[in-house]
Amino acid sequence: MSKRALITGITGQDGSYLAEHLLGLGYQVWGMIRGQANPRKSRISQLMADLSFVDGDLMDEGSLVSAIDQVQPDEVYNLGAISFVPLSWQQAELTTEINGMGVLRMLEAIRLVSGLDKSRTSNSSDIRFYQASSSEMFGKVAETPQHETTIFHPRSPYGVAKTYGHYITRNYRESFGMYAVSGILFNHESPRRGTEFVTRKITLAAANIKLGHQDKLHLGNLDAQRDWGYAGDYVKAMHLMLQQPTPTDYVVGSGTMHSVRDAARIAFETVGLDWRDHVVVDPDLIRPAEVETLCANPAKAHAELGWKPSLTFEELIQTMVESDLRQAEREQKYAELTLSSAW
Ligand code: NDP
Ligand code: GDR
Repeated sequence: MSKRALITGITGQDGSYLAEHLLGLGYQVWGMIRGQANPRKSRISQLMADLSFVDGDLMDEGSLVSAIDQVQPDEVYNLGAISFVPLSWQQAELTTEINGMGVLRMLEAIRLVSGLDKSRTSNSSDIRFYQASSSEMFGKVAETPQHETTIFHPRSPYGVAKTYGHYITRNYRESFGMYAVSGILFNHESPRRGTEFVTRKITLAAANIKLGHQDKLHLGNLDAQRDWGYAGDYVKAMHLMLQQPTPTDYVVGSGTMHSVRDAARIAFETVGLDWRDHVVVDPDLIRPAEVETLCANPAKAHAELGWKPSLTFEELIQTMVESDLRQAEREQKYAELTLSSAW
């Protein structure tokens, strides 16, 4: 019998890579979809015909209970969130509800459907739970590189909400014996990354500037440093975390750090341009409280999961630029064809 997985955040970057990975392993995969006629649903169903869908929203406990009851999953991957850090200052309460309370709601849904009572007289749940924790929880870092027991000092409502999600996941593991784990994932990117995140913003701009569609790229803090990796690699770590004999949390990252400036330099070099001719520093893009540096110590994931990233930072940025170039060229051709056939 093939295993059944339920993924929240299926329409996002990680949801799509994880679904592909699990389908490739022979899983039956359900993606949870929120909202009425979510336009992003058709994009993901075009990508994967074998995917099934179930309705639900991390803001609505009843919908989560129904989703778990309907799918009867072996594994739940909770990837749904407001994931753009700057938005979390503008919508702090909503971010807290989805990224923090949403985790509790999903854990409760699993507990209720599994028949686990709070006095622990019933057996443990068979459903394994993965929580998408984040390196943003480290925030103003207490030590470098960061590992599983490094102290948290989140710097945004996003980071604070993720820290609650992290601790409540651990608490349900300790309170009810649930197989519930958090992956503390460092930044991971891909050609499917949202264009609001800095790497994709840069690679898309480099492609557009190369084709003459754009001239300048406005960025904020060029000195910020992150541990960036490829999303396709990181979803494999999520799956591995749920296959271990004992549930425990893992840091996942490359162990190397680069600046936003490095990302811009490599992206523009890939298209034969000099980033300094095009990048403009825009004070409006500086965050109220910045996370200056983040770098993972992934030793535990290496040792216990046998996980290693496949792409270097340079290869990742180059791959993203090449993908954005192809896409921009396709769009240009389409626009030319449409113009020439107009009458
Ligand atoms: P995306 O922003 O690409 O995707 C976020 C997903 O969350 C979307 O599918 C969105 O669906 C869904 N979502 C938003 N609100 C709700 C809600 N109320 N109920 C259910 N689903 C909702 O993020 P990523 O794929 O990059 O990240 C996945 C997860 O991993 C997130 O939790 C993120 O915080 C975390 N993370 C990401 C890292 C990264 O570098 N990418 C690093 C560490 C952690 P919709 O189509 O409905 O908007
Ligand atoms: P981050 O990713 O906040 O680390 O969160 P993002 O790409 O948004 O920012 C990384 C760093 O780049 C600096 N920066 C800019 N950022 C954006 N978005 N746009 C700019 O123009 C710009 N200029 C400089 C930022 O200040 C920051 O220091 C991502 C998300 O995926 C989270 O959901 C996830 O939890 C963390 O990674 C790990």
